[in-house]
Amino acid sequence: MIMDEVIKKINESLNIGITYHISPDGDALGSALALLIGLKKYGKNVYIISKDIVSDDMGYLPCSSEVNGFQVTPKEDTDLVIVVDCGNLERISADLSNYSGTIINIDHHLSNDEYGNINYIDVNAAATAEIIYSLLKTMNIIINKDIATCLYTSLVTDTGSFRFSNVTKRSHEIAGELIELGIDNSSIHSEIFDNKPLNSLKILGEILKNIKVFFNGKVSYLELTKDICDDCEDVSDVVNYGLKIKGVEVAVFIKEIKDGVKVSLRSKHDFDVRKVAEVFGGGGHTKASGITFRNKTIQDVKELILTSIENELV
Ligand SMILES: [Mn+2]
Repeated sequence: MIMDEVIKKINESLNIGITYHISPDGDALGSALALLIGLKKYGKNVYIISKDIVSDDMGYLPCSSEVNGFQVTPKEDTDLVIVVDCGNLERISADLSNYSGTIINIDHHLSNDEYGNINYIDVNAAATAEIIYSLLKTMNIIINKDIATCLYTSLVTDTGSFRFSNVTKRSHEIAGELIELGIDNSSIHSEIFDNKPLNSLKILGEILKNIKVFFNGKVSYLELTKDICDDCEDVSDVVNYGLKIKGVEVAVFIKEIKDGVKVSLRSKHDFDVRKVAEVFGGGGHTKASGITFRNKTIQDVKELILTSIENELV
């Protein structure tokens, strides 16, 4: 079994680096830090490799100070790099160009390139944290309150607070066990969701003011241009507002970035937004996907994406 291969490799390694996808979200950080704390307890020399720093709203995560953006390459003598929650080699928040050791890829994205020497991909896991939970359990590493806080954060963020269709009985069972360990689950929700800077709500207002719907109200469209906010980080979840409209099946959010645009797609019911994203070199999940376009304008990309969605709508 693939789990056994992962554990065997961890057992054989002493110095282990852990990393995740660029702009790490709650699942990437929660999974990585849970694994970090667990493997430390297990007696390994383990550290985080990250080009990113922790966003303010994730600062409560235990060991979050170890994500400082200084260690961007594997340290010398690293035996193993474990990448969590990242579907593609290009999206890893680490420079692995001079690293020739083993890579373990632990993920739950449908569009995973299997770039690791060992690939543990479980697309039925609502969050990568569900896989990390099983891994720690199988290794007999006791899940303490700190690990539980990390894992719970991953579950909450990747399931939209347990409301997305990826949620299973198992997601709730794991969450239940984590709560039993004494985590402050209500505070974790507040830390994640009730912690926005005033300005990000004002920007949200600006974006929502111009929301549009297309194709008989089945597709909602939101955009953020640089003149409204240059270098806004805290707005990616705005796309979810597009789904709140009655009758909307697909929500599109396009954000202007330095050298192009970033597209976020979300869907209700059966529409597969990953398919749309993959046409343009993006990826993700059936109901949540994303694409980055270099050297293209919002107008061009809007046209491309809406046409592509229109063709998939039945
Ligand atoms: Mn994830």
